[in-house]
Amino acid sequence: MIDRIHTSQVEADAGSVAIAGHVHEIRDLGGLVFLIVRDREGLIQVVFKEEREPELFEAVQDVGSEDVVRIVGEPVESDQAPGGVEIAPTEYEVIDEADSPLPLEISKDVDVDLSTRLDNRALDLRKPEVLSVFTLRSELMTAMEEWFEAEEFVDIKTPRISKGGAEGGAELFPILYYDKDAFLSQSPQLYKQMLMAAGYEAVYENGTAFRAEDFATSRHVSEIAMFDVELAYIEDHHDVMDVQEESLRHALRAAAENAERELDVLDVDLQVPEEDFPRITFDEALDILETEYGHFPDDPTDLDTKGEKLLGEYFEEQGHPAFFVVGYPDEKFYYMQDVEGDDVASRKFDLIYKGQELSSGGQREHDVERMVEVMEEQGVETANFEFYIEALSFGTPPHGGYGLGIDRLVQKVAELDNIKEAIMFPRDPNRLEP
Ligand code: ATP
Ligand code: AMO
Repeated sequence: MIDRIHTSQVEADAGSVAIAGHVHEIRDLGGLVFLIVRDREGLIQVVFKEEREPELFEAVQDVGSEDVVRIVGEPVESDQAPGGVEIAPTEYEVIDEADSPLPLEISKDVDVDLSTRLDNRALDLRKPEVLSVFTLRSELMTAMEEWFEAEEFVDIKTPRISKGGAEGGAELFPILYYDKDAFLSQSPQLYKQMLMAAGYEAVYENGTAFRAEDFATSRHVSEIAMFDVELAYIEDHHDVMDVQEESLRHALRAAAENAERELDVLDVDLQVPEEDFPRITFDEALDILETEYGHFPDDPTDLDTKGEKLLGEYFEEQGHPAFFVVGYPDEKFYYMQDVEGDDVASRKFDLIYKGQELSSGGQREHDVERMVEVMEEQGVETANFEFYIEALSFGTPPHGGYGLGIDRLVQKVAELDNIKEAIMFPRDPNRLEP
């Protein structure tokens, strides 16, 4: 490895150090040149003085923005330098030169539209605030997985190539699989349930789902990072919500603790919801919308985007950024529905976080005959689900689970306007590269 330490490790008066990174900013003040060098951990100022180091001063005249450099020098205290320390160089080397002009400014805070940023994503990703999003994302996911590992959930991988969809036919991406028609997977739904039938008891998958949605929203993408969970021997859907709630709280807590610098760069004051998440029925949600806001969703069986946002405001005012809406009517066949004695139409819930749906889940119908009845009522072609129906028919414990949109989680935690900002190389109907 090339000998160097990170900029964040540089301390004043610690003797000679080596750092390496991109040239973030160049300020030329005649006999003085200030280089701000950027690495993954931050920025550091290097001061070249003509009088003090004439040869290095001469060499640095040719430096360009975003060149990759390595510098050896003495860190000294300076109240004018970012971070309070600057380096007086004794060695200076350009490892690789950057072409110029740059199609996108990295260091200057100029307003560039998202589309231009994504067209030049490889450069856009260099911005400290963009890097912070992905360091934060990494912290969130590490903590999330940590929670499931500690609770002894099994880490699974289900196929991304499938013969059909699980979530509805219109949103599938067709592919050619040798000489057969196939599709990219919409969700691990059928497979995680088959693993419950197989006795795996509790599983999670940090995976990818594909939805050919024709959207132009700030919360939909075509390739989704989805965190799927399934667990067996549950009493009802509340056990599933408990898992969703506790794991999310753990991930948010870890982000607040371990990504303090990133949250600071993003100017986010992350509140960890320590109190129980409210759990309201779908009918209660409609009531709040009607009485508090005079709002009626067009589709009376679902909450619309505006409804989720208004409910988000309603609960946020009471100190709850996250809450569950339980019992959506007319749900997909795999959710348990119309249970005698229930005060809700189904055991399906959505978790709304900061005014946006973050996850969907619920208790499943493990009685195969009952499920097939619902499929027939809904006009679902049971022939397409034979492998699944069969797998569940040889003894299946009561079970449930959920799918959480990781990109939406990062979007909301980092307070980003658009979900695409939470994805390194996002896919939407108009974007296949970079
Ligand atoms: P999912 O469909 O996977 O559950 P979602 O957030 O899209 O996630 P829905 O319950 O389907 O949740 O939709 C909630 C609301 O979001 C809809 O009523 C609609 O207002 C909006 N919406 C959903 N899908 C789209 C889309 N493809 N384009 C525009 N708006 C959409
Ligand atoms: P659902 O279809 O609601 O449920 O998806 C689960 C979660 O995935 C996220 N999501 C999306 N994020 C970005 N762009 C999209 N196009 C998109 N579509 C979905 C959302 C959503 O809440 N099998 C069930 C889950 C289950 O019951 O276990 C499912 O896929 O955050």
